[in-house]
Amino acid sequence: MTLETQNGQTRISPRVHQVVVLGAGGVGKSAVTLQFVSHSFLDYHDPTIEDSYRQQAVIDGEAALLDILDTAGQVEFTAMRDQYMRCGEGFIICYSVTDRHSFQEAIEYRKLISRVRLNEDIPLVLVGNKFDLQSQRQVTTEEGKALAEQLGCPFYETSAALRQFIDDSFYSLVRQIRRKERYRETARKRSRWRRLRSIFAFIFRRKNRNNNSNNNSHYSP
Ligand SMILES: Nc1nc2c(ncn2[C@@H]2O[C@H](COP(=O)(O)OP(=O)(O)OP(=O)(O)O)[C@@H](O)[C@H]2O)c(=O)[nH]1
Ligand SMILES: [Mg+2]
Repeated sequence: MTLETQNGQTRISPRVHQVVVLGAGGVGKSAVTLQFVSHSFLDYHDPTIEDSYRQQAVIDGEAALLDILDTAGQVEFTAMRDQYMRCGEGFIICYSVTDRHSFQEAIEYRKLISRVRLNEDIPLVLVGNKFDLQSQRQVTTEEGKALAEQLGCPFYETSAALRQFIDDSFYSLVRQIRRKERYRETARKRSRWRRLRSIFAFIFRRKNRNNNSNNNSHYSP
């Protein structure tokens, strides 16, 4: 959180989190995002080029502002891919439980992130959307769970149509981003403390050496 002053008034502005929604074409990235930001269901497929949304939320009692990038799944619109992979703080990788190919694509998206962000620990959530379409299911819940375990991230089966587990997916991502920040902050404090301690140790050693040499020098009148 940061303090902002506007017209002489001080207000607290929530921390902004850059969230990127990835996945193959037609899996429901836009529908999931729109349900999260506007509680409405998009019941037709209008291939996205790139859309962005801002949504405020109070997560675990702390305000957050999510800057969400809804990306293109269709290959012809993926020119900006590297750019947003570099800038995103956290990623939601979406597949559709009715589309096995999109499940395989999810693995490819994870690889792409790793390629761009190298060894960085990236907040990530795996989402299997369209679980309301049970009769068309091609990917089991167990397969989704196993993939999430392999990727080391939380997993949700969502339905944008029924607005189920939508908030949970975004909230879980923000929690991971916050955890990563806290970890970094602790590491920063620890290294600052270690530096300070070694400076003190150095001064102390020098002082001791000076005292010893003063004691050893004999006074001869
Ligand atoms: N039944 C059902 N349909 C869904 C769900 N989510 C999305 N859809 C439908 O699936 C189609 C594609 O959804 P979009 O949200 O446009 O998919 P997308 O991933 O954004 O697609 P691109 O922008 O082309 O990458 C639309 O017709 C949606 O209405 C869901 O949870 N359940
Ligand atoms: Mg879309």
